Amino acid sequence: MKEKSAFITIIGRPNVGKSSLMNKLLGQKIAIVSNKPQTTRTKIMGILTKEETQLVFIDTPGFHKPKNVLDKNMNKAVGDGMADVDAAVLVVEAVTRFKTDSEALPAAEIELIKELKKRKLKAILVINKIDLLQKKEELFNIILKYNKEFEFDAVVPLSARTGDGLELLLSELNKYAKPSPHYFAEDDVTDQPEKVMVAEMIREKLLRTLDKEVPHGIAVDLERFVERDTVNGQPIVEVEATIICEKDSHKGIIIGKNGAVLKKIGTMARFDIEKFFGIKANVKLWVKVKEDWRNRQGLIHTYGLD
Ligand SMILES: Nc1nc2c(ncn2[C@@H]2O[C@H](COP(=O)(O)OP(=O)(O)OP(=O)(O)O)[C@@H](O)[C@H]2O)c(=O)[nH]1
Ligand SMILES: [Mg+2]
Repeated sequence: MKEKSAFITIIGRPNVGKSSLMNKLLGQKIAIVSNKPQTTRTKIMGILTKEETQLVFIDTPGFHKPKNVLDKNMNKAVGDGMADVDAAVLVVEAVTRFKTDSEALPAAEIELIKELKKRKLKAILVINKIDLLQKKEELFNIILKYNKEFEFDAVVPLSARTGDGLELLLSELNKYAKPSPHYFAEDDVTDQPEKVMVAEMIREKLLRTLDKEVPHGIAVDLERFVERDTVNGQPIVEVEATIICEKDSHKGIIIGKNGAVLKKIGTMARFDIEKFFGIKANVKLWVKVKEDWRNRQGLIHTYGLD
């Protein structure tokens, strides 16, 4: 069997559904997803091996205007994710409305298209969230708009939620696979260590539970992650993590009245962790304030975000 492979980066504005798309392509949840922008903070690799073809996806943080050092690192991760790949998938939303034909694309997308040109990268345009489109004709205008800016190899309208259009995207992506040995074992699905995935599962619950600026200023520092046998001989995974936030007032919100919010987050995270490892889990959470940590490179490094 002649092996083939391709590296494909997934880029786009925050919240357009890049991580949802990668998870759907893999058929497994690798990257966390939330309805808040800037959910993904680092590059995340997802590996799909089907017979002779291995597609290696790189999910990247949403490209946006930086407000702090962490944001700058996140944008840098997008650039890094575009290096040494065979092609890019630019994800945009079907719900983006253009009032006039001459209205420009969102600034972040213009920047990303510039980068594609500079790097002479081949790219597919994915128009995601078509399940939200009321009139399919609206797609036509969106396609025209993007085609004016870049010569995409293909344009694929799809829904990462329903999976509609996914097969078409896969057949387009397969065209990028060139004869080469596989870089990863057949059953590898990600480069993320289990420890990172557990910390991310906890952060996802925080993103989904909290509002406004609170979830954006959070990092999860996993302090203990061990598997042991209980007295009954049942395996259990012990997780202890500190939730880092930026202000005392945020700490109060995260803990909630009588600890109710923190408890809810712990329960939701435990459920995911148990599902992921297939054994019981114990989750203990603490909350600590580290003022302005998103501008402190040392702390950003400690939390694995550079
Ligand atoms: N209706 C609908 N919602 C979707 C679809 N794909 C993703 N979403 C939702 O869009 C939101 C953002 O999804 P993510 O996958 O986290 O988006 P992202 O582009 O990775 O976001 P960042 O990591 O912040 O850049 C979530 O609430 C998803 O459930 C889709 O096809 N249809
Ligand atoms: Mg994401």
